[in-house]
Amino acid sequence: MPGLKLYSVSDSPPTLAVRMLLAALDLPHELVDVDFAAGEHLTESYAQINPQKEVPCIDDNGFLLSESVAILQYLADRYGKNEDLYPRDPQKRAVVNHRLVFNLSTYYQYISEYVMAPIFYAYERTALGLKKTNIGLSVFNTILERNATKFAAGDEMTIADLALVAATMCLEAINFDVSPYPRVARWYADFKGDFPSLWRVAERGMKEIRQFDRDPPDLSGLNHPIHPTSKKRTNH
Ligand SMILES: N[C@@H](CCC(=O)N[C@@H](CS)C(=O)NCC(=O)O)C(=O)O
Repeated sequence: MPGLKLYSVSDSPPTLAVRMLLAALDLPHELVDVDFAAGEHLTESYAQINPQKEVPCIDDNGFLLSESVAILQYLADRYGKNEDLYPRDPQKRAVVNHRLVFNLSTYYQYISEYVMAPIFYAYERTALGLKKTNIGLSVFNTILERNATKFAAGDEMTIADLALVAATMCLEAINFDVSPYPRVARWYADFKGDFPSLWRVAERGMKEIRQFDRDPPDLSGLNHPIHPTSKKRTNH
């Protein structure tokens, strides 16, 4: 079917960042649910779509693109009605890119390891993971404080906020207290208050993650190429 497709898992934070952008752009698209529990993303047929065997991935009339940052940048460039969400000015754009890469390499990376991996795979939440999560929060808090901006890359919301909100909602899902990071707490509350319809997209995923944290899915049948799945967690 022609048009824009998004290969998606409903509680995937990077996918939810893309879904918030699709909502912000009011862009018609088809959501293609990838059945993680059945290992659909690990199949050779899905690898034809995304060799990384991950979501999100888009198919824009035959143009395949994975990696949420690349997708956010592409969709904002291609379909943005103006440049607010992804400015064209080189320095403003560089700041947005910085926040996106900070999220990908550090902030969400740490949150993903600490919050998400132990829900779905046979990992424990460790003191080191907690330390790294706090370091990510502390750096983000400092960035917001030093620049004294309402949003992550300035006073306007950009695609960087979508990625960072999708990461932060994982912390909310496990009732992680972000109040020691007041700028982060305020930024997160501001996003929810200013963009309630976008927040609703992320909130559904947050609630699913919260439910899975209480009752983790059993993925032991997956035979995952990277992650251990054999041990069903009992400590949450
Ligand atoms: N760097 C990628 C990360 C995507 C990612 O981590 N996707 C997860 C779902 S949230 C996934 O597909 N994992 C595959 C797996 O666990 O087997 C991006 O930002 O798009």
